[in-house]
Amino acid sequence: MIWDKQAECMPHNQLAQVQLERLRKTVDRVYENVPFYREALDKRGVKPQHIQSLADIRLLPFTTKDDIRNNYPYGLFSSPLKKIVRLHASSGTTGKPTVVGYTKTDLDLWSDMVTRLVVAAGAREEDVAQIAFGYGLFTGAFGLHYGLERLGATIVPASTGNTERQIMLMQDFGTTVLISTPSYALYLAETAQKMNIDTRSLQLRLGLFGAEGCSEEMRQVIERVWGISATENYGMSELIGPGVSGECQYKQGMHINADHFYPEIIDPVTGDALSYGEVGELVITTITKEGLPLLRYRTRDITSLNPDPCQCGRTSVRMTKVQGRTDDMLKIRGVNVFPSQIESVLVSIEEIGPHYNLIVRKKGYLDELEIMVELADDSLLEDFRKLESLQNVIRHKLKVVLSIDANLRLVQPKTIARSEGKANRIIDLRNKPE
Ligand code: DLL
Repeated sequence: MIWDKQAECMPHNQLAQVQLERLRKTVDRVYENVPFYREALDKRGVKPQHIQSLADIRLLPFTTKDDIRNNYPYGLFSSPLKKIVRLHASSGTTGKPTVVGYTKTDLDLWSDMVTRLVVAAGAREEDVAQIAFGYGLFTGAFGLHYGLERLGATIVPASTGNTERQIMLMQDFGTTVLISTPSYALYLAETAQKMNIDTRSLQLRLGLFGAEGCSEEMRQVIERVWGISATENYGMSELIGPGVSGECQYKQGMHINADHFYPEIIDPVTGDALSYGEVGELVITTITKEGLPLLRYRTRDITSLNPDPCQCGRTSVRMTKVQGRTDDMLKIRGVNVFPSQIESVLVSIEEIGPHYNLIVRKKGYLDELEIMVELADDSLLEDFRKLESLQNVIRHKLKVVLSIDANLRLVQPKTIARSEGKANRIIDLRNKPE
């Protein structure tokens, strides 16, 4: 089933026309309404009428999260506050959050974008969908909520926390679709097992996971423990929330709603445009939003684009899994290390669990990476030899992928903190005094 066949299966040349028209309108709109953009365009000597083709997008300035923060809270809004009917915000690691405003039309668009993705993943009107994202300023819960409601699914707005109660709801309400972060899906499974509930005997059949990365190996673990199909979707609050892209049943990349979010991939250092297939930073221009339209927004997420037609019939360009962020890429002794690479190795080894932390310290002038990972069960704890040989296997596999040495620390099961929302696996202590 395809929610909006006309839009999702549009021939590329027709889509390009739609995009150009919408891009021009957006540039007009922000030039007119947002002093920040007017100044930025004037500074470059660019007027809205200079945008004659999609390639002209390169004339436009980038927008960064700092630009949104510097104009806190409403400075970049392109609609007067009385037209804004909802606010969301994303908490940054430091300082003030970034605030996002939605007009009625934006909310309508948002629901539609999410309905597209949940339908592509396989959700149907008959489903009972349990939303285990936090309802609040975070966009995850509300976004999925309105998208699933538009489809007509039965929504269980469980929100986050109270994990045992989540399991009870899943059992009693016959939940068929789970909406959460992938790490919370794992934690839920673990809790169910502790409650002596057979996770595979529940009615759950589909997972709509997002808000953080999930390696292919991690997906397989989730699919195995729950006996479900686990799909992934992507989005960010500044752009709208969830609903930027999502996987279809073939799980070969996330289809971007490119008739509303115009994607580019750039070299994060030089800002130069990269071609299809090349890995770089995802930059998105929102081409239909009213409340907070953004020109060439630097997502900091690292991915690549694939324009090939998909078996599902959608023509929309797909983005590959996010490999990391330009800001969480760890530079360890000069080598670029992405947490996702480490996750792929760890999760592929049966004897260890999918819970891990990456700790980076300074030893003298040198960076040191410690990988702390849980054993899958207690059985190895008594067997020193086996434990040692397991350590060697993991170390070797990591070395092949990372090309640097990491200290590996195997810890007892259930000792690494679990998360109800986005997992926080990286602990960078390099700027902290010892
Ligand atoms: O996480 C929006 C969302 C909610 C998407 C629920 C999907 C489902 P923010 O809190 O603003 O918004 O965080 C955005 O999360 O730039 C990525 O780094 C990361 N992220 C989101 N989805 C994925 C994903 C929501 N599928 C930031 N894979 C983004 C990897 C993801 N990272």
